[in-house]
Formats: sequence, C-alpha cells, structure tokens
Amino acid sequence: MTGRIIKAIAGFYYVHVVGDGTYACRAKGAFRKEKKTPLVGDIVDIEVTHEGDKEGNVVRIHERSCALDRPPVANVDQALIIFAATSPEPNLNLLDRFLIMMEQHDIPVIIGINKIDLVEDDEVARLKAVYEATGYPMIFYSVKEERGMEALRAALEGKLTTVAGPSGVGKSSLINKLQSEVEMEVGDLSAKIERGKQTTRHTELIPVNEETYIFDTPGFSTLFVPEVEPEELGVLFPEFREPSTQCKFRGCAHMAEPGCKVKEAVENGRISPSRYENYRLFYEERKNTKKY
Ligand SMILES: Nc1nc2c(ncn2[C@@H]2O[C@H](COP(=O)(O)OP(=O)(O)O)[C@@H](O)[C@H]2O)c(=O)[nH]1
Ligand SMILES: [Mg+2]
Ligand SMILES: [Zn+2]
Repeated sequence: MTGRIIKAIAGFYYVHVVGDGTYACRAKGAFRKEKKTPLVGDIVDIEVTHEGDKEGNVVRIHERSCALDRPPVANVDQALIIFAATSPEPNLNLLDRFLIMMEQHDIPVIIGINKIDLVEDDEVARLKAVYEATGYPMIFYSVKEERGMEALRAALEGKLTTVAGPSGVGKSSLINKLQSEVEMEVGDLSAKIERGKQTTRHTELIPVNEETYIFDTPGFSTLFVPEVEPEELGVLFPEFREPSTQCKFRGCAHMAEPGCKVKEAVENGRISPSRYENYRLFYEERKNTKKY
C-alpha cells in the first residue's frame, strides 16, 4: 500500500492511505541503512502488520520533490499565505517577506485575503492593485460568510499546501472549515479527536480531500529578515525581472542608479510603490547586516 506520512511522533509515522484510513507505522525498510529518515509529507510504501489495529511498517520512501527545513516537511507543492483584509490590518511588509522566502525555496505561492466581509470593495481593489504585477494568484474570501471558498478549494485540490500567515487572520478557521466538510462527507472523526489534544507542537498534515492536504505552519508569524544577499534580492521580486534586464547598468541595485528601468516602472505605475518601498527597506536591511 502507498500513502502519505501526515504525522511523526515518538518513532511512529502515521501514514494516510486514501480510502483505507491512517496506519501507525515503524520505519523498517532498507532505506534505514542509507540513514534516510522519513519526513512528514513523504509518500511511502507500507506493509500492513495488523489491519485491525491499523499498524504497519514503512518499507520504502518515494523520491521527494522538495523538503523544507522549518518545519521539516517533504513534497510541499505550494504555500497559501493568508492575511486578513482588516482586523488585523494587512502588514504588507510582512507579506513581502513571506513572498521572498517562498521565492527562495522555489515554492509557488497563493495569496489568500480573508475577512472580505469586513471591508468595502475598494479595499479589495487596493490590495489587488498592489500585487497585480507580481503574477501571484490572489484569492479573496470570507470563511465567516463562505464567500470565495470555491476558488480556494479549487486551488488546493490534489496538492500539499503549507498555510502560513500572522495570527488572527483566520488560518485555524479555514482549516477547521475545510476539515469539517471532509468529516461530514466521509464520517472520519479520528482527525478531529486528534486535533483536540495538540499540546506539543508537531507538524500534522490535514487531509481535506482525496490527495489534498494542508498544514498550519507555526513560526512564520514572527518578523524575520530574509537571509539573502542584497544583490540577489531583485530577482525575488517577480515583477522586477523583466524591467531589470533593461537597466542601464549590469547588476543595477535599483536604488540610486541612473537609467534604472525598475524605478521607471514604479513611476509609470507598472510596479506598485508599496512593493518597491519594501524592496528598498529589505535591501538596506541586508546591506546593514552584511557590514557586521
Ligand atoms: N469577520 C470575520 N472574522 C473571521 C473570519 N475568519 C475568521 N474570523 C475570526 O478571526 C479570529 C481569528 O481567527 P483564527 O482562525 O483563530 O485565526 P488564526 O490565528 O490565523 O488561526 C476569530 O475570532 C475568527 O472567528 C472571516 O471571514 N470574517
Ligand atoms: Mg490558529
Ligand atoms: Zn535597476
């Protein structure tokens, strides 16, 4: 049988097999000689030792497409970065930090803006305008009023998605909502019971559909400095890439150089001032860090 490791605690790997439930497994395979450790997110082959007790052994780890360090999760397909339209006010500086980090890891990003029930349409339009040129898909929704949820569901379908964002934006509300729908459909209460006793912080994937998993990513909510050379920063802003090929100077930092096409694009309204301002802040931040 083949499944996905959704949780790892005290030497047990919990492997979710579509249609068959979750098996508590030990690592017994040949991969142990190669010092390979199974990770949450891994696709694995298991040997069932006890069907009644849902026990087995992990015997093979399928090749990983990628692995994150913090938290350690393999095969993440994409990140859903959630902010609220208001309450709390969206901190676009923090959002841009998240975006840089995901660009560094080559993880496709979806920007989710929750709580649209609390704002007028022009606030939605304002946020849309800031990120339009970036090419990141944006989904505006309200968990509370169940608006925009179809687009969100479609974006998650068949993927392993890391859900990140500051506290209070509605991450848990969304996860509970998606999960409760699954529970109603398949009558699987085990995940719900597990959720109640989360005293220690370990990463747990939540199956929301056949082959669809999400997980909450703690630790992303603090203000962190992206660890990137200042010279590398520009390429992590997707909307800078095209204009930067036309800058007068090679290696243009898009700061004070003459003939800078990125700055020109900001002046022409093709790059949003908010994004450029954050670029400048990060650039200065990285330059200052480098000095010491
Ligand atoms: N008005 C409104 N409130 C919401 C919405 N989604 C979540 N909330 C509320 O926002 C607060 C924080 O939600 P929570 O899911 O705990 O956020 P988390 O910290 O990101 O996990 C709770 O009081 C929720 O009821 C929404 O779509 N609209
Ligand atoms: Mg939460
Ligand atoms: Zn430039």
